[in-house]
Amino acid sequence: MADQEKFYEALCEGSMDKVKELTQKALNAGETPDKVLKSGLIPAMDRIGVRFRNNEIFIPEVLIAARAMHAGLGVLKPILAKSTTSTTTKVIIGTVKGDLHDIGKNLVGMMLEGAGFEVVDLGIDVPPEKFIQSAKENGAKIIGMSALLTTTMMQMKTTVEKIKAEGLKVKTVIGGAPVTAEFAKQIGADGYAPDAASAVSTIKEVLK
Ligand code: B12
Repeated sequence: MADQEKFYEALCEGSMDKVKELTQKALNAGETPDKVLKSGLIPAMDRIGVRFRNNEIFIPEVLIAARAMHAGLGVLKPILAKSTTSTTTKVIIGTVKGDLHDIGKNLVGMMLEGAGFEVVDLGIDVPPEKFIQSAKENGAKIIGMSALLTTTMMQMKTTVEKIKAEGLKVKTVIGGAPVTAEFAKQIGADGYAPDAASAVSTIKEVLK
């Protein structure tokens, strides 16, 4: 079991070195990258989220925790990417316009790479036109959008509408804390997944 308490302490301190060290130690002890994520890094970050929600900590603390989490993800990424059978299916991912949250989106990207997809990550604050342009340029069959704010969720709707208006043959899958399967249906997206692991199976399903 990855030591969630130690991950939590290291995230609270914002210590990139400690998070990297803990991640490497868990891997050396034989944990799978998936297990390190699910029983270490993600629940630890969730606890940071709860404290932020309760006004016990503020944005700077969350930011340094997020930066430390990224350092841990950096250790896992090459291993996740290696443990794959290769396919050439390209997936465009990005956080929608107006939204700067990228931890969840990055996790989804890593899991997809781990599953053998080629990921084109457009980053944060991505307008609909950029998703569309990138899908065309890359001949991608699928676009994954992330939103963490109730105010930016509607950008997903705008993007889906613009894709349809262009007649572009690309599927859309959405996710992020405020997003639901119901919402995905409402806006005409092709799929929804509540977490990074199910994002992979949902995308495979949608591509069938
Ligand atoms: C970290 C964080 C920040 C960091 C972001 C750093 C970064 N690099 O991402 C900073 C400090 C910058 C930040 C800023 C803000 N934040 Co903030 N933030 C959070 C926090 C604490 C954690 C989010 C997170 O990373 N979770 C961990 C990841 C792993 O989970 P996840 O993102 O949900 O992703 C998983 C799934 O959703 C899914 N998924 C995600 N994307 C996708 C995409 C696809 C295609 C699929 C299939 C699946 C999928 O898989 C992921 C992995 O399992 C949340 C609280 C929370 N617990 O959610 C608030 C939260 C999202 N933030 C919030 C707010 C209000 C803000 C600010 C407006 C604050 C302010 N007043 O300035 C700004 C907005 C900035 C902007 N324009 O985007 C609110 C949103 C409220 C709402 N309902 O809209 C929250 C919920 C906190 C709260 N309760 O008030 N934030």
